Amino acid sequence: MSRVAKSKKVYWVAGILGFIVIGVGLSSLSMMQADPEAEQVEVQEYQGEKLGSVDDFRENSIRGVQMIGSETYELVIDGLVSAPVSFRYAELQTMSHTAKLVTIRCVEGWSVKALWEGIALPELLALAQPSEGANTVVFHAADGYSTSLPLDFVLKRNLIIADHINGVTLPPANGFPFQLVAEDKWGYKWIRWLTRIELSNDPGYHGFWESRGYNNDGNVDGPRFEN
Ligand SMILES: Nc1nc2c(c(=O)[nH]1)N[C@H]1C(S)=C(S)[C@@H](COP(=O)(O)O)O[C@H]1N2
Ligand SMILES: [Mo]
Repeated sequence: MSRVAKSKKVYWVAGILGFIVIGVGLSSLSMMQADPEAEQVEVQEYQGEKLGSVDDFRENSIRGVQMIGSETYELVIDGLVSAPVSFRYAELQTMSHTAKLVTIRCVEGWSVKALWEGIALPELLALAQPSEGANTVVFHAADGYSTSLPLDFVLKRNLIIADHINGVTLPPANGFPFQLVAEDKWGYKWIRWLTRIELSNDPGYHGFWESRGYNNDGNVDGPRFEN
C-alpha cells in the first residue's frame, strides 16, 4: 500500500470512530434528560463550605432501610394538642421550607456536614395547637424507632424536619420522606422515616437508644451515656 493510501485509511478509521463517540455521547445525554432522577445532582459546596455526600452515611438502622411510598405516607401530630392533625406528603411539599447547614454526628464516631431543607417544626406544631402542659416532643418512625426532645428546644432552635439533603430529595436510606435535623444533638436524636409527632408532658420519655443507655439530653458536647 502506498503511503497516501495508508494515511487515507487512517482518516477513514478516525472518522468512523469519531462518529461513534459523538453518537454514543449524544444518546446518553438524551437518556439523562429523559430520567427525572438524573436532574437531582447533589450540591457539593454551600457558601464556601464543602459538604459531605449522601454516600458518606453508614447504614446502621435498627430494622434496615424503610421504603415509604409518597402516596400512602401520612405524618400525624397528636398527643397533648387541641387539634390533632395529619398531613399527606404532597401537602407537606407545598409548605414553606427552610434550609440549614448542619453536621450530623453519630456516637459511633462518624459525622457528615450537609445542607438540609425542610419544614420548620414551630410552624408545623402550631397547626395542631399544643396544649398548655406539653413540654416534650416524642417522635415516632415507621420502623418502630422513637426519640424525644424538650418542646422548648424544638421551638427556640427552630428545628426542621428535612425532606431534602444537599438539594436532592431525601433518599430512602436517609429517612425518606422526613428526617429530624436535631442540630447539636447526637445522631440517635435524628429520627428517620418520621411518621408521628406526639406532644407529651413526660420529659423522662426514653426513646429506642435512650432506653438502652444513651444519654437522654443527647447533646454532642455532653456525655454519650447516662451515668
Ligand atoms: N427510624 C430510625 N431513625 C434513626 C435510626 C434508626 O435506627 N431508625 N438510627 C439513628 C442513628 S443511631 C443515627 S446515627 C442516625 C443516622 O442517620 P443518617 O444515616 O441519615 O445519618 O439515624 C438515627 N435515626
Ligand atoms: Mo448513631
